[in-house]
Amino acid sequence: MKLAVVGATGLVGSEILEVLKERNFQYDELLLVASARSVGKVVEYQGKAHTIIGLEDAVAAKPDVAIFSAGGSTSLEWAPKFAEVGTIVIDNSSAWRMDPTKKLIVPEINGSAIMIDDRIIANPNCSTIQMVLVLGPLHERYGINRVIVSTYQSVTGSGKGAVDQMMAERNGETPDMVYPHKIDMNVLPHIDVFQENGYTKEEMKMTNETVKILGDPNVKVSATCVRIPTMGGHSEAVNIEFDNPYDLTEVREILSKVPGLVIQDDVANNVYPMPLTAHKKDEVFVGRIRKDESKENALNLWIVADNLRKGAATNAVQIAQYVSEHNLVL
Ligand code: 11C
Repeated sequence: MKLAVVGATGLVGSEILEVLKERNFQYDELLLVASARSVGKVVEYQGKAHTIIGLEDAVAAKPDVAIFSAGGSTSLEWAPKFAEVGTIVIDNSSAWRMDPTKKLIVPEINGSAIMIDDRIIANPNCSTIQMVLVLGPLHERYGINRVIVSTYQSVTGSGKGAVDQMMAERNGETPDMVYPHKIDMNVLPHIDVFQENGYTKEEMKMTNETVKILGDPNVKVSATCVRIPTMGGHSEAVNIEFDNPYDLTEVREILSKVPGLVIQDDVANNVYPMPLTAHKKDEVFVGRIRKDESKENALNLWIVADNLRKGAATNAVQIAQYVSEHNLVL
């Protein structure tokens, strides 16, 4: 297996390298690929010196799998070039997610949708991934008709510049502004760009990607996405309306069997998911599981995950593992 990591020097790229190492991902050759600014730099990884190469050289090397985290426009231009030489591209950007010819994959939920001829596979948005891991098995059992979600999202979701802005503000320095407002000691109901319908792009990603992954247009999602000055991960307050009555004990049982999902729900001892405890973990954490007493067949819960892990790097590496283990690499 010849593996390429495209965007290897970014926040998500570095996390991908970390996850590959932790999971002891087996490859024969690793290509670290980045923009012209980084080409030629030498990076020490797993006891070996790797020289960063550019995209053209990477395509010429015909990797079997390329995990992309280099932004939408790089992906739109370069993913097809890799696909043409037979590479399976696993793309972290939003460029291909809603393309009906491309699969949008969370392996635990719809990994089996990947076929031998899929060459560009999309990794969903971080806030979508952690939510569908919970919704998927509940939808299968009770049928979901509506989800109302409010998010509390880490600054790491906006990249290194945003972390720098927050830390500069915290340290009393003059920040380079990534957000339109101060982020430290603040809350911004604004993630990504506003759309004509008044929602942000992040909110519409949660709506549209969830439907695509669950494969059911009857699931209606209404999202409000909010940036908060935290680092460890994204949190979500989720209200779910089912078609059918549910049993709370059975809900817990179903969720306890989902691989990669951990229930943290012991309010008597103040145990519930938090970004601080989810940070650097691959799992998605769910807690505050309780009946919505204002509506029949409705449930409330709270989901937290490290957006750079299961929300990005871990899910992408899991897709790479899936294609490798299922002999989908040509
Ligand atoms: C955020 N969810 O937290 C975004 C980051 O479509 O992959 C990831 C954007 C994406 O700002």
